Amino acid sequence: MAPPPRRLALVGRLGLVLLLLLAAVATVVVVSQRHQFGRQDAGAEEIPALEVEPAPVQLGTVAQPSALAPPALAQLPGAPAPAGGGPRATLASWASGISERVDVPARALQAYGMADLAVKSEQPECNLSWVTIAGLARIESNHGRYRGATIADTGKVTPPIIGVPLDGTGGNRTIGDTDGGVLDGDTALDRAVGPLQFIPSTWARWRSDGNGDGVADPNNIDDAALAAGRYLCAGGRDLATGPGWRAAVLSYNNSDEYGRRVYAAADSYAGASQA
Ligand SMILES: [Ca+2]
Ligand SMILES: [Ca+2]
Repeated sequence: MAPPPRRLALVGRLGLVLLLLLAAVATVVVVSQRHQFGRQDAGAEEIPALEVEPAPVQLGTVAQPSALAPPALAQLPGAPAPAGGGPRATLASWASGISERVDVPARALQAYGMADLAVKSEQPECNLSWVTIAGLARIESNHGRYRGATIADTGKVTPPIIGVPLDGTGGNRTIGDTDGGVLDGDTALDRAVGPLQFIPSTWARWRSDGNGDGVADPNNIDDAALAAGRYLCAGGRDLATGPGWRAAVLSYNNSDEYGRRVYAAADSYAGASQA
């Protein structure tokens, strides 16, 4: 996608040069380093991320995809309840209406929509959109469908999606066990867990209960989507700006190519959902 001329004008030549320099440095220094999250099984040919072509953009020079909030939800008064009642029913209708167009399970879309509403209520200045969460989830687990996994009505993804041991191979960091195997089943090392592929130590900090059942479960897509939204918005980021969006996504996984894949996926959802 070519950056809109107006935005380039706004960024200015100096800012653009700086951003390009930062992008280049980031690419050279940290490309392929899995920073916060683990990689899926490198031997599997259905690794979702490999099916998404990186977007031909320099991250940071363009803002995030401008997706519409779910239309009916924009008219809801006040903040959404975290679970049950009207908002969830409205979200279900919205999700089923666009699920086929965007090729995302309706139940996953509900989770992203609920996280969108919750984080907008908590941190309106972050300008988080559901399409960014959807872009991450596409790359991390194909929306909880990795290797035949499915999402129950409760949001629980089964069988659990557990990444490879983070043992320093395959571009991953070495991360010793922090959870006693409770989340990842591995008492020697840590592994990324769930549809948004949280490593246990990151989950320990950002654990959330998106479906309001009293349990924060990284294998539950409602919980994981809300945690991901809050994580993206950390540090007062504004995801409506190019640099803010870039910083958020690269905090998830410090790889420029990863960022461009997420952008491509998010951009496709933004376009398809408005078609
Ligand atoms: Ca572990
Ligand atoms: Ca929960």
